[in-house]
Amino acid sequence: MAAPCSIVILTGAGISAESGIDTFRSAGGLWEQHRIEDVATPEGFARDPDLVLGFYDMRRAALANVAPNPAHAALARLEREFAGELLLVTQNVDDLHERGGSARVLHMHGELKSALCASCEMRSPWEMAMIDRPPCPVCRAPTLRPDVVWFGEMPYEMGRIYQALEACDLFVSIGTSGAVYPAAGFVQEARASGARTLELNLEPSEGSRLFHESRRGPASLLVPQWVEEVLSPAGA
Ligand code: BV8
Repeated sequence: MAAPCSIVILTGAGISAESGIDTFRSAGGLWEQHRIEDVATPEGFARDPDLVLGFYDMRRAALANVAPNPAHAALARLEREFAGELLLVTQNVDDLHERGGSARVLHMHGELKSALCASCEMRSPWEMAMIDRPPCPVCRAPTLRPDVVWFGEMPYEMGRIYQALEACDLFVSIGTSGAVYPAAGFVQEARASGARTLELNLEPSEGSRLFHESRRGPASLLVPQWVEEVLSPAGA
C-alpha cells in the first residue's frame, strides 16, 4: 500500500488509560460513579452546579498525578517526522497529548485546562478549581463553567474535522469505544471519501466492523509500532 499523504487521527480515553486516567465505560470507569445525565449535560449542570463543578475540579486536579505514555510520545514523533498532512483530533479533555509533545491537538470535546464563561462566552486557560465561583478572567463575572462539550452541545471545529476527513487517505481511530457521535461517525466519513481506515484498540469497539483493519492491544504498544511503520520507507 502506498505511504499515506494525509492522515486524520481520532483518539479517545483508551490512549490515556495506561497513564492512569479512568476511561468512561470500563468497569469502575468515570461513568460508573456518575450518571452521564448528572455530570455531562447542561441540564445536569443547571440542576446541581456544585456536583458538576466538583466532578471536573477532581478530574482537573488529577492531571497532576499522571504522565503521558509511549502512545502519546509516538503521536508527537509522527507530528515531527511525518512529511504529509496530519490532523490529531481527540475526544479527551486531558492534556496528555500536549505533555507528550504534540503541538497541534484539536480537542473536539474541550479541555479540563480551559474555562468557558457563561456570561461573556470567552474561553480562558484554566488550572484551578471552579467550585468557589472564581471571576471570569475576561468579564469578572462569577459564571465560569468547565470548557468541555456536554451531551447535546456542539463539538468544537466540526467544519475543520469534516474537511480533513474528506481530504485524508488514512483515518486512524485509537482507544475509543465508538459510542458517542459525531466522533463515532468519522470512520464512515473517511470511508466515503476513499480513505483507508485503521483501528487500534484494546477490545472490539462498536464500530470495529467499519474499519478496513482493526488491531487489538494496548495503545502503548500498538501506536509506537504503527508510527514506526508509517515513518519507515515502505510507509503504512
Ligand atoms: C452532538 C466531554 C449535535 C466531557 C464527552 C442517538 C444517535 C446518535 C447520536 C445521539 C443519539 N442520542 C444522542 C446523541 C448525541 C450524543 C451521543 O452520541 N450520545 C450517545 C450516548 C448515543 N452526542 C452528543 O450530544 C454530542 N453533540 O451530537 O451535537 C451535533 C451532531 C453532529 C454534528 C454537530 C453537532 C456531544 C458529545 C460529547 C459528550 N462529551 N466528553 C467529559 O469528558 O467529561 S463524551 C466522552 O465519551 C468522550 O469525550 C468520548 O467522546 C466519549 C466516548 O468515550 P471514549 O473516549 O471512547 O472512552 P470509552 O471509555 O467509551 O472507551 C474507551 C475505549 O478505549 C474502549 O474501547 C477500550 O477498549 C479502549 N481501551 C481501554 N484501554 C486501552 C484501550 N485502547 C487501547 N489501549 C488501552 N490501554
